[in-house]
Amino acid sequence: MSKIVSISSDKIFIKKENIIPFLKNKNKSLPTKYLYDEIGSKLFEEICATKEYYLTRTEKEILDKNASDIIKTSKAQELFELGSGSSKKTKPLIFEALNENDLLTYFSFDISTKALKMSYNELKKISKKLNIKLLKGDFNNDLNKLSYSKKNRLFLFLGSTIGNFNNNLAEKFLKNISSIMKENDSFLLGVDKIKDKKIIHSAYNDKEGITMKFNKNILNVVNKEYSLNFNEDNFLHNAQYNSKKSQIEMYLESTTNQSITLPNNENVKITVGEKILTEISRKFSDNTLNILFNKASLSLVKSYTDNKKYFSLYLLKSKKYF
Ligand code: SAH
Ligand code: AVI
Repeated sequence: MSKIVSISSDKIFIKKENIIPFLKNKNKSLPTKYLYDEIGSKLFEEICATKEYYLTRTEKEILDKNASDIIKTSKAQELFELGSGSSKKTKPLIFEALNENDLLTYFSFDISTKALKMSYNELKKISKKLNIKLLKGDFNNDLNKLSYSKKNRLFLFLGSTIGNFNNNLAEKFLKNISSIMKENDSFLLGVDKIKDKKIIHSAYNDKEGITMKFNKNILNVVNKEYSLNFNEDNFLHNAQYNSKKSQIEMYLESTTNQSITLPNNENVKITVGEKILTEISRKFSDNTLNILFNKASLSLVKSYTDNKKYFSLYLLKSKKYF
């Protein structure tokens, strides 16, 4: 097993008080990153395989078809994937980059140890020419700590994980990426597009109930991290598409009047029907993306999509070199 290097100086995980404002706020929420522990990362993989979750298979189809063009256009000598998960979909890019380079380093960067392990297991047998580096960190806090490389890096942010950021956070993230990119680096961004809301809704409400398990698991994670007393049986999975905001809002809805004890021993009441936001998943138009790219000084080199235009990949460069 390749060593996992933690680049995070993030003490957020152990500062028990940090959870308090999320649960004392009038609109309660939990930080989305807590969806991904050992169990959550596995459940996410299962979601990707459901027939309702079109995102993964559509993005895979685009990657399979265009990997060679992406690697040739970007002249990538090194791949750096943020929020890599299992890295399964990334394989065609790795194969193409191995064709173009004598040696290749692939960085898998994720907050979840389980995801990094899955990534390693997925890639370890590919080639002796492939050097796999596993980095544990938070892509919203730790990007400034990444090591410098002389090679042309292709940064990857796939799966529409950008959709899990509100507009301010998305802008900040893209600005960070743009600022760490060198002249010959590129950035490939995978984005879920606006489409029929029934299709979107069912992707987050699969019949087997895997997304429900994934959503509820966040309670076990925060219980462990912050010594809380959530009981998942007292909540329902609620994922609705907000057409005005073009986003899925994933909540845990309380089925009873209950009370949660915070780390400072204060009790917070949760009333029947009250909802705790666990994730937003934004769906984008080209217009919204163009505004974001401009604000972040990113310029579009090429975009790739599927026949139904459900999902798009954007190949970008940092504008500071133009
Ligand atoms: N890119 C993969 C996985 C997407 S799931 C795919 O397209 O299938 C989102 C991934 O981001 C998970 O592996 C999760 O562990 C990781 N993640 C979530 N929040 C993170 C954060 N704040 N910092 C780093 N990784 C994070
Ligand atoms: C990782 N992320 C882009 C997924 C999404 O679609 O927002 C996470 C997910 N949530 C529910 N199902 C999948």
